[in-house]
Amino acid sequence: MLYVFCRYCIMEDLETDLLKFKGFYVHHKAFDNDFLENLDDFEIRDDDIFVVTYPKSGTIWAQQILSLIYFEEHRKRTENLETIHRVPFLEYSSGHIDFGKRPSPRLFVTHLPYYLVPRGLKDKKAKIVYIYRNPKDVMCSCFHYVNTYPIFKAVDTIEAFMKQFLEGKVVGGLWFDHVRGWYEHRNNFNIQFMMYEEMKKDLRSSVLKLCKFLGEDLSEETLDGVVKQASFENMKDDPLANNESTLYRNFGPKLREGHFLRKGTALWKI
Ligand code: PPS
Repeated sequence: MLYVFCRYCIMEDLETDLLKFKGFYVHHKAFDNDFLENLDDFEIRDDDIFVVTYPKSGTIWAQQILSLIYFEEHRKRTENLETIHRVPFLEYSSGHIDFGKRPSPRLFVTHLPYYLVPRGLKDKKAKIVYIYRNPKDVMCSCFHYVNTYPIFKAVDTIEAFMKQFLEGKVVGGLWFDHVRGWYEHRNNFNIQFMMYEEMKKDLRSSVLKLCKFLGEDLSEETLDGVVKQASFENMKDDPLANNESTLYRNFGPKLREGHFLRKGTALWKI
């Protein structure tokens, strides 16, 4: 059964609590209709930096790396501010953050597909870092996530979740559409693709590649610090980087034991 919910979106699947906005699935509780409907006109600055990911592809990892590159106080831990506040979500932060008042360079993260991001990004000045990860690991990560946090409808088996994932009936929609959409439209944006598996294999080289794209020249010592503090082990134990308190604040207690930084492994060895 379909329910008309607003001008652009439909509540399509009551079982999973998903909402389809202009063809893209979002979680209805995290959805701000007015913000998304006006997002096309969102003013983009030339020095804005966006991390774009399909969910579970290394978003928090990229948020941590950018925070470490751009904020000395994050690297030196002299300021008690979570990564998520340094690199906030574009589509989930409205109402809490006045983006217009943020100093440059503004750092953002988003799961949106290429056709929903502000059109100012197509002027090719602002930078986009697109992180992608092999879909099997994405699916496994997502399966554990939805079964750990109470905002989601739990799914009993990985087989049942795989069916949903392959039909694209998950937050983020179909993985293939997201990755292909951004890749096929890459020439419209100033975009650098980064692969989770490559970051896993050689984080130092990946950070250097990212810095080259961003035009940031880090000293060897700073680079070493970034790589160290962005390791899975360090992030997992770091309350500013592991997302645990943000999730607790937003979603309440977990349904079962488990961590947002769960395994951090790559099925594909490259
Ligand atoms: S979300 O909900 O979309 O923001 O999730 P996202 O941050 O994209 O993805 C979470 C997965 O990324 C893993 N992760 C890391 N892997 C390796 N190294 C580091 N430093 C790192 N930080 C986060 C995290 O563990 C989740 O993957 P799984 O497979 O569940 O462990």
